[in-house]
Amino acid sequence: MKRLVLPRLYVILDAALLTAPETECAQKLAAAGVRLLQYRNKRASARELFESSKGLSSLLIPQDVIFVLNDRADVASAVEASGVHLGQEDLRAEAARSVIGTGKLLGVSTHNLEQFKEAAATSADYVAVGPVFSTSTKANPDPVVGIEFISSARALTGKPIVAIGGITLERAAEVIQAGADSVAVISDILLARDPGQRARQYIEVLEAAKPAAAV
Ligand code: TZP
Ligand code: MG
Repeated sequence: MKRLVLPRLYVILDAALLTAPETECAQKLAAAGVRLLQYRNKRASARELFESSKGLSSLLIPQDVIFVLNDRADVASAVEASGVHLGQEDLRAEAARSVIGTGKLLGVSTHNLEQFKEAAATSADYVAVGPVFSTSTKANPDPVVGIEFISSARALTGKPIVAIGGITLERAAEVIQAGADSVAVISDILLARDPGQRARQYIEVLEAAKPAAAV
């Protein structure tokens, strides 16, 4: 089976941090070269989430930007997103898979080795780990797992690993070196004076980063 290769930069458009309409911000990031975007909106009703996600999906998919919706497999499917990203309190991977279908991308967040092993054994296409560093973006975050966690997780799966939590431009390369395939970033990009420019800097740094030796 062909191994999934994720873009090294995974930007999460968190509605709580956006000051401009989400499609405007998404377009700037797509123009900057971002090829993997997630939409996260913890406060929207299902109807609002559908409307915003539909707008993002119609904007991003034709530009070949992978568009993943956080939390909701049903809404991801309804707006023809590229996939869904699940946390530990969302639908279990196989239940979400039955909603989105086999051709779609499924990601699962994990915060310890037990959860990581469990997620890696499902039909998830990638497994996220974090928070790698401390973050104030997520309400009630799990304890920081540290960069060593990425190396331990790397030895357990061939699936792509996405690292998340407190990642900054300065720390992005070491996260790839530790064994992550992709870095997920919220505040360091969305709160930058020029998010498009910041994303370009990430892409440059990440392209130059040396990955961990293959297992
Ligand atoms: N899950 C674990 S940490 C986190 C999420 C959604 C927030 C990451 O945001 P930031 O601003 O990149 O630290
Ligand atoms: Mg969730």
